[in-house]
Amino acid sequence: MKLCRFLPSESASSSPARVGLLTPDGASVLDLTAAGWTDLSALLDRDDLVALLAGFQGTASARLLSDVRLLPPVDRQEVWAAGVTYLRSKSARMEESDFSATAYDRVYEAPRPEIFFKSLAEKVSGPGGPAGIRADAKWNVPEPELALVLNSRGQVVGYTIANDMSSRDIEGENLLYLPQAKMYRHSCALGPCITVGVTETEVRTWTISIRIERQGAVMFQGETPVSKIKRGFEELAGWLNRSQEFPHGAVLLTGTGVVPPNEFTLAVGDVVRIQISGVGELVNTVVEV
Ligand code: DO4
Ligand code: MG
Repeated sequence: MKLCRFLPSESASSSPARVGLLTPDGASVLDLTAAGWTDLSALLDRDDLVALLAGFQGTASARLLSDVRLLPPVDRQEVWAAGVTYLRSKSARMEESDFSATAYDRVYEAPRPEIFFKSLAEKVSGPGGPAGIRADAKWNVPEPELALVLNSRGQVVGYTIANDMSSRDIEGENLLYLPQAKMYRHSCALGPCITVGVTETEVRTWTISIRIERQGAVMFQGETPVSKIKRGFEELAGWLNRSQEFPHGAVLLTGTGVVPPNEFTLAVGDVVRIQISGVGELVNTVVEV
């Protein structure tokens, strides 16, 4: 089952977002806000979420997907990110780094994972939205990632697609610049929906793939099975929740396992397509910020 946030196409952008449930054929959205659900966090907190959502099929009012604009699938959740959870991410980062290479090696092996703050919900870019590259960076890449959706009790209740946009030259120059390499305008995209009611075992059979297009030509494509991730989802969520609280829930990006070759950098106008089987496709266009 797939939850989303949306606006009817005819609504002004300033209109309040609506919570939706995709129909099983993916062609329509059931309007859960018309049925009284105004935010995602209250829904995600329900122990009977799957049964509750099943009850809307055939009863809630529906709109064709082509008649709505999908919004980022977060309303008040903080967005955090784990890193160096795939061997590919560790080796790429050790190559880009001048003097902090061993930090990546050590965190890959350590019990405590790397976790950093990524975005406030209101700053997240949604389906079809912009993916930012910094004007003061020279080496920019998307990071296609599976994102865990946590409820206010820290339980993993859903999954979405993330693009953890990153400036490799800034991160590589000095690890203390990581927040600048990772957190800037339009550096986080999520969407198009949140898949709920699936187990970690099932999600580990999924594949994450990315295609970067420039004026219609494919500049890079790659993929990784989710199963190549080094850590468990509960393990990552457990570390995020330590000495923390998320009254509205949280989203946790789980790290990238696909890194373009070192000579590749994004350009303005590039189209980044990230697909995760079981969720869908997140498409964003690169802008300079
Ligand atoms: O250590 C820097 C960030 C790692 C990251 O974002 C990733 O592995 O996906
Ligand atoms: Mg990342």
